Formats: sequence, C-alpha cells, structure tokens
Amino acid sequence: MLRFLTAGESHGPSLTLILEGFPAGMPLDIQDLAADLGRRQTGAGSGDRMKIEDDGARITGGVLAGHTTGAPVAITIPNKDFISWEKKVIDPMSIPRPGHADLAAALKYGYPDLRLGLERSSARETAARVAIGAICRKLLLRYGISIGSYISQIASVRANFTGKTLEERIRQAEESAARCPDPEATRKILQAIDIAANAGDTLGGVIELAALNVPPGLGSHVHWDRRLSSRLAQALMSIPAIKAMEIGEGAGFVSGSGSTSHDGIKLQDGRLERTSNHAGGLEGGISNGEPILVRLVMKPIATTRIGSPSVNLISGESAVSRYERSDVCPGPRAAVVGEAMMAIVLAGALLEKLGGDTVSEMDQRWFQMRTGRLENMEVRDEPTVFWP
Ligand code: EPS
Repeated sequence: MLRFLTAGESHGPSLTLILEGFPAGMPLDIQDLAADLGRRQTGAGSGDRMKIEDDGARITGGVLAGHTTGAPVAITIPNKDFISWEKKVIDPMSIPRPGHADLAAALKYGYPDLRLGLERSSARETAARVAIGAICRKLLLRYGISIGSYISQIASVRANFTGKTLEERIRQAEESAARCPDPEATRKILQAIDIAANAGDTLGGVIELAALNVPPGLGSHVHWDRRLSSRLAQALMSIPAIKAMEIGEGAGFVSGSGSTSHDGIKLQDGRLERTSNHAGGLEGGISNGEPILVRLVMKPIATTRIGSPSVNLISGESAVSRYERSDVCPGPRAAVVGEAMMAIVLAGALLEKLGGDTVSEMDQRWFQMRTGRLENMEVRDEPTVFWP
C-alpha cells in the first residue's frame, strides 16, 4: 500500500515527509521535485511568503545511487522564513478567524494560543504533498499517464474553453498567470485579484483536474474504500479551503435523465469506445479508460485584511479577526496541489493493480493488463449457474 505522512509547522524549521510503499528501481533526484514545487509557488493571488521560500527539497532516505530502493522515501523542505520566527516572542493570538481552523482546533486541543493550531493548519503543508505528488507523477508518466489542471473560474469570472481539448487547456494554463487557459478570463481574473487585494479581501475559485491516458481497471466497485472515486474525494477534499468536489458532469447530472446522462459504448476498430465522458472516467468507482475529470471548489480563504466578526477569547468581547500574512487567491497554486493529490491516489491504485516490488515488475504486468479491446474481454456465451 502506498501511503505518506507529513510533519512540520508553517514557521518551524522544515517540513518532513515520508512516502512508504513506493517500488524500487525508479530513477529519482531532487530535480524531479523542483518543477512542481516551483509551480506551486507561482500564480496571481500568491502572498509575500512565496518571495521568501524557495522550496528546495532534500531527499534524506529511500533513494540510493539515484534510484528508489523500496525503503521509505524521506524528504525535508526547509522553511526559509524560520530565521525570522526562531526565538520570536509574540503576543498570543486570541481572536479566531471565522472560516479558519483557529476556533475549532482550540476547542479540540485546548490551545492556550490560537497560533498553535494555525501553525499546522496552514497550507504551508501542501508543499510536502506536492513533493510526494511529483514522485508519484514520475511513476505514472512511466506508463504514459499524465495529470494537469487549470482554473475555470475565480469569483464571478468564468473561463470559456469552447473548442479547446483537455491537452490544450492544460498546456495553455501553464502560460497564464492565473493558471487559466482563456486569455480574456485571465485578464479579468488578474483585475479581480487586484481589486480584492486592494480591498483587503480574498477570492475563491474553481479548479479542474484531468488525468489523461489512465488505463481501465484502477480502483474497484467491490468495497466502499476501494472505489477510486471515494479515494480521490478523500484526497482532494483534504486540500485546505476545498469545499466541494465534482466528478465528470457532477452537479450537472441533476438536470439530465438516465437515458441522456451516460456515455454510450461503441465498438471502433476493435476498441470499446465511449461517445462522451460525462462520467469523468469513473464508473462503479473504477477507471474506465476515459480521462478522469474532477472539479474542485475553493472557498475564498479566511484570512483577510478587512477581518470578520469574532470574539476575543481572553476578554470575551466582540472583536474583528486580525490579519496574518496570507494569499489573496490561492486557487492557481492550489491547482498544483490538486494535481499532486490526484497523482498520489492514481499511483497508489496503479501499484495495487500491477503489484510488484520494483518498477521492472510493474512494467511486465503493465503489458499484460486488459485494455479496452473487445478481444481482451472474457465474456462468454454460456449460461451461468449462480449458487450451484
Ligand atoms: C497560509 C498563510 C501564509 C501562506 C501559507 C499558507 O503563510 P505565512 O503566514 O507564513 O505568510 O503563505 O502558504 C505557504 C507558506 C505555502 O508555502 O504555501 C495559511 O494560513 O494557510
């Protein structure tokens, strides 16, 4: 089983991560992590902390002679900002920010200073997930499976992708400061972010994720926690500030009917193909060979300069929540975190499907996998006696 743990506080010395269950034999070095770590740090709406951090990761276990060994992969990402927090004496934080973990975490853990909760609930931790995601992405790419993302909406600005393939959207998103493959929408989003920043406010958005060339057969219908859909939901809904998730047509399914909502099956040159992809590549909790499509809704984050109505937990008096340095619109950065979480889930499901302790064992099984060809099916024209 592929699993990971992260540790570390937003303003502590470093983030620490361990990825366990990764196969041996995959070439891996720090450069493989750098691109995604860098992508997570850019994008309109990012806060000033990103000017301080360089998210340089160090691999400290599980990789020898440039290859994974099957041992836990351990990584450290230093927090450069730590130098300004070490030995710092700060007044206690006593006014919880509505929408942040401040109050709920203090109720749960009895913190004497709300900062003790903030430090771990901060989205700083997502840098660790992106590093792990980058390792998983490399494994997926070995089998041609790629993952991309783009922003389809920020606040009330909706992008228009008419006529653009998923590949084009993903590629063009990389060229947009808002990670949005619609230049006109990008312009409006940048304007909206400026206005929100000047007003001391924040903005939410919609992130779309796509996994391409996913083979059929990842996940399983046989048990609730093996469904790929539920595994993706847990992973993606765990990203800070994500409040809703849709697969494929998602909420749009409600206006269709059973006969019009699904993806017809046709035989084309011996291949079982689909006439559409409303299901977002998942049927019965199993990948069906179509691109996996997920939409995430991110709320406007809770830390605003304007502040929100709250209570000072020391005096008991009404108070306005105080500002902590933060992003204005983390959507474009969170898209990269979404890709990472999707990569981790898909790599885990692929490993289960292919088995093996080494990537070369996985390679052998990959070539034996049932594909979407009719000749691979084992359905027979024979009666079945249930419960003989
Ligand atoms: C965050 C607040 C800000 C963000 C941080 C998430 O941190 P700081 O208070 O140090 O400026 O920059 O995100 C990151 C540090 C990061 O690497 O993404 C929060 O409260 O969630």
